[in-house]
Amino acid sequence: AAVGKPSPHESAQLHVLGQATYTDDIAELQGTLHAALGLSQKPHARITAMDLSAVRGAQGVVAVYTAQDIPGTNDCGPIIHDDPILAAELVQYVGQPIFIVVADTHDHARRAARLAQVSYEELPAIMTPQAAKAAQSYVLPPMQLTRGNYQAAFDAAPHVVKGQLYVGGQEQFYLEGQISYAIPKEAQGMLVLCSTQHPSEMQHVVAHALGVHSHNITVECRRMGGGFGGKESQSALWAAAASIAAAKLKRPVKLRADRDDDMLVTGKRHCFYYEYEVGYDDDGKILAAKVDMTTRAGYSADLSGPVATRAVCHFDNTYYLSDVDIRAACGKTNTQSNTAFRGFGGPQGAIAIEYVIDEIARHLQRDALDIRLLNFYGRNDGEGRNVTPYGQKIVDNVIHELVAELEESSDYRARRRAIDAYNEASPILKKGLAFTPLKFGIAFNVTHLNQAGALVHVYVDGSVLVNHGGTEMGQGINTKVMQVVAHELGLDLECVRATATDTSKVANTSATAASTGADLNGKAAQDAARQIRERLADYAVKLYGGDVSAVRFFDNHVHVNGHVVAFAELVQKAYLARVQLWSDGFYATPGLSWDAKTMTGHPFSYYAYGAAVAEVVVDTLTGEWKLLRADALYDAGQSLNPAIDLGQVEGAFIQGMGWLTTEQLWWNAAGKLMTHAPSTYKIPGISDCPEDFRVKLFQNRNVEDSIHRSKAVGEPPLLLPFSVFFAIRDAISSVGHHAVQPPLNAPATSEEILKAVMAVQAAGVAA
Ligand code: MTE
Ligand code: LUZ
Ligand code: MOS
Repeated sequence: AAVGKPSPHESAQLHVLGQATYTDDIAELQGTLHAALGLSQKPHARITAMDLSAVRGAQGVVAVYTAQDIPGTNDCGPIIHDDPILAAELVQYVGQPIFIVVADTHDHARRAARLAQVSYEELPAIMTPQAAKAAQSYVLPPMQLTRGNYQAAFDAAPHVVKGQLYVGGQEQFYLEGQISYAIPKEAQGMLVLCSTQHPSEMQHVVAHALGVHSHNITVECRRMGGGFGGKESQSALWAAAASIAAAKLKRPVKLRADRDDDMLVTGKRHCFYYEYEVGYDDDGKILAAKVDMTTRAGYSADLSGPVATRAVCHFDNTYYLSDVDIRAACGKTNTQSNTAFRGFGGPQGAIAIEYVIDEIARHLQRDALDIRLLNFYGRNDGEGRNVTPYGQKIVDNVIHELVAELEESSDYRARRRAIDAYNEASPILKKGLAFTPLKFGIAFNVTHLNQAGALVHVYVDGSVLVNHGGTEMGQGINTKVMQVVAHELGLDLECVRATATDTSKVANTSATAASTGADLNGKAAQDAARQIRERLADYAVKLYGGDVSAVRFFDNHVHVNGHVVAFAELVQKAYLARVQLWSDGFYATPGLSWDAKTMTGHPFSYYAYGAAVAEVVVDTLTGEWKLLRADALYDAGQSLNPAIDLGQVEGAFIQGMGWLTTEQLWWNAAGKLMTHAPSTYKIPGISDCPEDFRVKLFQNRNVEDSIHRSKAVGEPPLLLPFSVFFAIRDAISSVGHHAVQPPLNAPATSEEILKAVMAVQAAGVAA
C-alpha cells in the first residue's frame, strides 16, 4: 500500500538537483517588466508631499503608480479590510508600501524606488505591546474566556505566583522570498503566478484591486520555498501590486522582494506580553489561573484575531485548569502587521502556562516534570478533568502514555541526577535539563475554513493526475495526497502525478494552514479517487461478472471474479465504453462549532500530542550555550508518511528553538526594524542542531476518522523546543543552587542569558 510508507518527497530529486521550478524560475515571457515598492520611512505620519519625479526619470523606469492609480479597491487585508495595498495619506509603519515603480529590470526598479522625495508630518508611534496596552490601542476588541470562579479559587489557594513574561516575535524566513508574476490575458483576464499558501485569497484580492470578477483571475502555485504562515495572507500585497501594474501596462510584470524589503514590509509571528497570576496547592496542583496576553499585532488586524483566539485555546496546553480567566488583546502598534507563523498563537498561549509550571516547581523545589504530571488532563477512562476551558471534551488524551515512554527512553531521571552532580563540580559551565509536553488542536479555529476540494483525472493510458486545493511549501502535502490517491486506486506512487495548485481547477479553497493541508485535501482527493474506483469496479463487473463489493484494486491490477486485469487495461476498456474517468472530490470536517462571543464550542477535530527533553550546557561567563541532546516523541497518529513526518518534527523543533533563543527582532528609536537581513537576524544553522537528536513517532491511531487515521504534523512540533528554553533556564538556575528564580524572557539570546545569570548571582550575594 502507498499509504504509511516512508516515501521520499515527490520533488526531493528536483530539489537537490536545483531543477524544481519556483516562481522566479519560470521562463519569463517576452516584454516582462519588473516592479519594486517604495516604502515609508516613518512609523506613523501623514504624507504632506510626495515628489516622484526622480523615480519616474530614473534609468529604465516605465511607470510609477500610487494609491490613486489602483483601478479597484485599495485593500489587501484578509477578514477585516484595514490593509491598504498602497498607503495614501497615512503611513503606519516604516516599510509600508506607498508606490510601485515598474522598470525594464529588477535592479533598475529597486534603484529607482529609493529616489522618492516624501515629506511627512510625524505622529506619535506605539511600538510595543506594553505601550499599546497602556494606551488601550487595539486592532480588535479584546477577548476573554472564563470558566468556574477564578477569583474565589485564587483567593482560597495556599500558594500564588504572579509575574510578567515577554516572548518575542519571529520572522518566517522562508528561503524563497515573496514573489508574484502577473501575466495579462485577453478581456480583463489575469494569470498570477504566485508563491502563496492561499491562491483563492490571492484571486479575490487581485479581482477586487482590479475591479473585476474573480472568474477573470487565475492564480497558480506549483510550490513555495517555504511559507511557514508568512504566505497565508501576506502574499496578497505582492500579487495585487504586480497585477495592478500588469493590468495598467498590459504587459507581464514580476514583483520579487529582496530579503531586506521582504522583512521590512511583511508581518511576522506576534510577540506576546503576559501578566499572569496563578494559585496552587502544596503539591503544585493548579487551582486558579489568570493570564492577560497582549500581542504586537502591528498596524492592522490581518489574522491577529484568529491568532489570539488560538493562543487563548492553547493556554491550557496539556493541563486541566478548572478555574480560569484568560484574556487576549491585539495591540495596535506602528510595526509590520503580524500574521500567521507555524503554530498560529498556539505556541504563544502554551508557553505561558509552561513558564508558570516552571515557576511553581522552583518555588516548591520539585522537579518540574512532576508538577506537569500532576496537572495533566485526565485519561480517557472517565476519571474526569477532561474538558478544556472552552468546553471541548478531550477524548483522545495520550499524554500520560507518551510522556511515560519518553521519560523512560530519554533516561530523564538518571540524567537529572548526573546533571546535578556535574553542576556541583563545574563552576563556569552549567548544564540544564527540561521535559516539556504539548497538546495542539487540529482544525482551523474559523469553522467554515475546514473544507477542501480535489480533482483526479485518470488518463486512457492508466496514468493518474491529481490536483487539490492545498499548496506545497516543502511540507510534503503533494506526496501525501499522491499516496492517498495511489492507495485508493491500488497503484504504485509512480503512477500518480500532482500538478500546480490552480484556482481554475479547484475553486474557493482555504489556505494551506492550521496543519490541516493533508487532512483536508487528502480526504477530498480520496473522495474523488473513490468515485473513479467505484465506476471502474462497476464496469469490471459488467465485463467479468461477480460481486462488485469483492472487486479489489492493488499492485496496479484489478481483481474481479477470478480475473486479474492490469489497471491500465481496464481503464482503456472503460474509456471505450464511455465511463467517466475523472472526478471531483470534496471534504468538510464534521462536528466543529465555535461561539466567538463566549469563546466556547468544539473548535478542534482532534488533538495531537508530543513531548521533548532537552539538555543544554551554558557558559555562564559569556552566555553562550549549546544544545547537547534532544529527544522528541510526536503523535502523528497512523502516519501517512513517517519519513516526511520525522522531517517535519525535526524542522519544527529547530525552527521553534530559533524563535526562543537566537532570533531577535529589534526596532530602533526611529521605529525602523534594523534586523532585516540574515546579517543581523540569526536563524539556526546546521551547527545549532544537536549532535544527539532522537526523534520518534509515537505509535497511535487517531480516534477521529481522519485520513487513514493519521494526525497533522506541520505546526504542533514547534512547541517541542520549549524544552530547550526551560533547559537554559534550568542551567541558569543552578548558578544560584536553584534558590533563586531566574528571570528569563524569550528569545533567550546570549545577552539575555548573561543578564539572567548576573541577576541570579546578585540575588545570591544579597541573600
Ligand atoms: N514545512 C516546510 N518545509 N515548509 C513550510 O513552509 N509550513 C508549516 C508546516 N510545515 C511549512 C512546513 C506550516 S505554518 C503549516 S500550517 C503546515 O506546514 C502547512 O502544511 P500542512 O497543513 O500540509 O501540514
Ligand atoms: N485559524 C487557524 C485560522 O487556526 N489557523 C490558521 O492558519 C487560520 N488562518 C486563517 C483564519 N483562521
Ligand atoms: Mo501555518 S501558520 O497555519 O501557515
